[in-house]
Amino acid sequence: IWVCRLILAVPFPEDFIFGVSTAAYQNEGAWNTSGKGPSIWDTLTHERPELILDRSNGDVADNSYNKWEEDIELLNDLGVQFYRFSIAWTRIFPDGEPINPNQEGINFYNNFLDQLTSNGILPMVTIFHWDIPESLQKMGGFMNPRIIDYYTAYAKVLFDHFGDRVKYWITINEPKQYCQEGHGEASYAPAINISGVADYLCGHNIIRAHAAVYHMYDDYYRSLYDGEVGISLSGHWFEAYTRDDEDAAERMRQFYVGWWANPIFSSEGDYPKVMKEFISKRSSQQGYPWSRLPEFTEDEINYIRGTADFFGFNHYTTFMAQNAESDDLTVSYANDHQVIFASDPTWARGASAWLSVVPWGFRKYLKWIKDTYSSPIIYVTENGFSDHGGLHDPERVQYYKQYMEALLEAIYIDEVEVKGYAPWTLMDNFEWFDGYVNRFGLYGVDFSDPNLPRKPKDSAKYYKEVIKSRRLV
Ligand code: PNW
Repeated sequence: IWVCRLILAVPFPEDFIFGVSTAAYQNEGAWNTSGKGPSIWDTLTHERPELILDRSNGDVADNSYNKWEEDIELLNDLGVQFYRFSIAWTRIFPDGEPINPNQEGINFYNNFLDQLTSNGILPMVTIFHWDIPESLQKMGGFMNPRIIDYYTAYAKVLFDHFGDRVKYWITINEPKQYCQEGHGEASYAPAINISGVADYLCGHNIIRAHAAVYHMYDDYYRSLYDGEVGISLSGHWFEAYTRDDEDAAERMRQFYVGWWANPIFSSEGDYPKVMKEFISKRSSQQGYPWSRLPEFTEDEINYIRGTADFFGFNHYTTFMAQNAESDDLTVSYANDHQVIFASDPTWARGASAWLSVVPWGFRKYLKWIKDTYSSPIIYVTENGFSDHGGLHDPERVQYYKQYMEALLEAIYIDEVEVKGYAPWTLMDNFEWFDGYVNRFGLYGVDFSDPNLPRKPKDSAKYYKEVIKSRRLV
């Protein structure tokens, strides 16, 4: 109790920065104007609307492509020091082919960055937030190793045109969701649904693509612009259900975050040992002549290790994890990790099926990252709570208050190097398969009004006070 009291009175460290997050497909709209080509999200929402809870799409979304000046006003109103947003690949290379970048797309982001920086807001740019050009997907997308060249060519255009103003780059948002849930399962585009195979192929190339872009920045752009390059990894905290489940909970953390973090942030590099062991054992029992988890060469391990200036961490929730080792030989990611997990029924819940409110899991996760990866610099690049909308959102205020309290404990008591915090998300937007049903915004958007007016929720007012006083109010 004393510790809590003290934490509430302590200000955030002086060099700590507050921001807020969004992503292109979820906010921009203008899906087929100004030279933009279709991405896999345009295709999926148009061809398979039944997959989206309200059969909606991001054709218009928040229309941020046209209302961007108003959005910057919201950022000014909040008082954030940085803004995390993503660039739509298909505005730069409409069909993915790395020739003749689309000048209108470049102009759009140039104007946006000028206005942002002239308002004193630091841009944190996500290069890839899931919206790969449709035509690259037709050639296998991230399952085709040639994607590394396509992705690098795209990133080069961003560095060339925007590098002078962008201090923070995020190569990829949440490869776990994109590769495992979008390739292993069908929970996100491109909805490949080949678990235990397609997810690992996608993951292998995504990690190599990340490393290639990091090295390109390091070799050619760092000396010019002195920016930082990281990656945003999502992670639930997995808490052991009983004492006997400690190994299972740790194995699940490795299969969820370690998959990406071990190759990049650990001192030895490569996939986590437990992943390699479990997947290769299971593959051979199933009769595969190889492990379904691809192997990095020694050179690749060294090339990938250390390719991040910061650890972008997206965190929302916690699950209780239980060992589920069995002899079932079905090929799947779940059958590879052999852990089952569930929320504790006593926890408060958000509107998203997977979201419960467990602030202590956030603190434990931050400490785990510090201990497992030798104390990297961490920016929390997402954290948030979903409901069904409305400007009075006491549950979201409570969520932010409790999670930021856990964050302060991680910083001051556990001495974790967290340097910034960006809630998900600025305003209600297209929440992937949940359409516009589940809302994460600090600002509410009235989607029934064609002008899409934005209004501050109570949580926006709360966050604004926190930023202003640099204390939990
Ligand atoms: C993130 N989960 O995705 C994404 O980066 C955002 O684009 C998205 O809108 C936001 O979180 C809210 O969903 C996640 O199942 C999706 O735990 C699902 C999970 C976590 C993050």
